[in-house]
Amino acid sequence: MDRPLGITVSRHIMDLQRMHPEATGDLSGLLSELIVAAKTISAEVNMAGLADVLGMSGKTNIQGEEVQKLDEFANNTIKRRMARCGYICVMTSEEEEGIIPVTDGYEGKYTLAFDPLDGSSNIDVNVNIGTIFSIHRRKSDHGKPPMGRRSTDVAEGWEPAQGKPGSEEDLLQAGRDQVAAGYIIYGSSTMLVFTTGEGVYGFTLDPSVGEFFLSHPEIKIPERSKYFSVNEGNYCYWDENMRRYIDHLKQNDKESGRPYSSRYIGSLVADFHRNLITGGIFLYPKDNKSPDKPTGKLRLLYEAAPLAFIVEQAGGRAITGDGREIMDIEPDQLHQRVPLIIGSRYDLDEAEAFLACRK
Ligand code: AHM
Ligand code: MG
Repeated sequence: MDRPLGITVSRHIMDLQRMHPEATGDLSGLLSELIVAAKTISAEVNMAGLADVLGMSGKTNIQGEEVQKLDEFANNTIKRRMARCGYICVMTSEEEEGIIPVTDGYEGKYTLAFDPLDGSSNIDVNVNIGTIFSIHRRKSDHGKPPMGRRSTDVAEGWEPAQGKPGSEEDLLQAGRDQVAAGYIIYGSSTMLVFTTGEGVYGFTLDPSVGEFFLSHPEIKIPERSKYFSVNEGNYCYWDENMRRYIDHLKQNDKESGRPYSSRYIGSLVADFHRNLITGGIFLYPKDNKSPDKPTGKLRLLYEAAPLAFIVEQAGGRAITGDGREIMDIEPDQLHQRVPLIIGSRYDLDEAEAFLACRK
């Protein structure tokens, strides 16, 4: 029987580009390169499930090469591919302390922040993990050349930034200024979900042809949910308001649909993805567990901000619980942590009211 003709992710990206006649194609090129990296990681993750050996680095594979840990493999795959793609000027990764420069001569106009393999505690136990990415235009991009100039000219008061190395400052930008963000979830199937600010689209990898096909067009998160996702083992470290909110969700009140069901995998991408599709609220609030993480566990640039962009595009919200929208936070450090409360709009509004309560 003939396969139904699906819309490939490349076709979708080309269609997006066509809607913007001023587009240069750089963002499309960048996304396409990232997708190749994602397919490479997906293949390796699937192998790990079968072989059950890849968690231990220091081993050698059948070719006598040293086997990398999966998170190290994912980091290197993205870093090496993107360093020579020609569309970005600098990167940051959860796996590396400092900025990651691109190869000399390949500097482009975007920046890339990524978590190569999120959900590290699940990597070795065959539970869903994912890659998260966030793309900004470089701050030092001085825009289009003035009339009559080509981008290679240097005019008075205007200098093309493309071709120059990017800096930490280029990466330290608010979520609100993202041009694209997304994640790849390595689950029962591999899915790519992303936004360029014009809705959220999901694609499922057909491994038999190695192509992502549109499976979830224009994703909208249900406005109200019946699921909450939080590590309740941290209950004793939360403040009073947070405890009251979770107690509230667990109370029996048929009219308002409580108690909510609890769903927590411990892999942000997987917990977020489920809530995006079914509706739900995910919380990793601030707690007093460890003095070095007073502001929660999750990272702003490559965990909270990209998922906030996606959830807002899908009709939901993302907040810190202390009066700030995740998208508005101006970062001052690459690996800055933030409290993250994200998901269905009604639930976010309710959580916000509980958490702001002063008594
Ligand atoms: P990681 O980046 O080291 O994988 O940590 C982030 C993960 C998230 O995927 C997940 O939401 C959270 O940490 C789980 O933390 P906990 O085990 O404290 O519940
Ligand atoms: Mg992570």
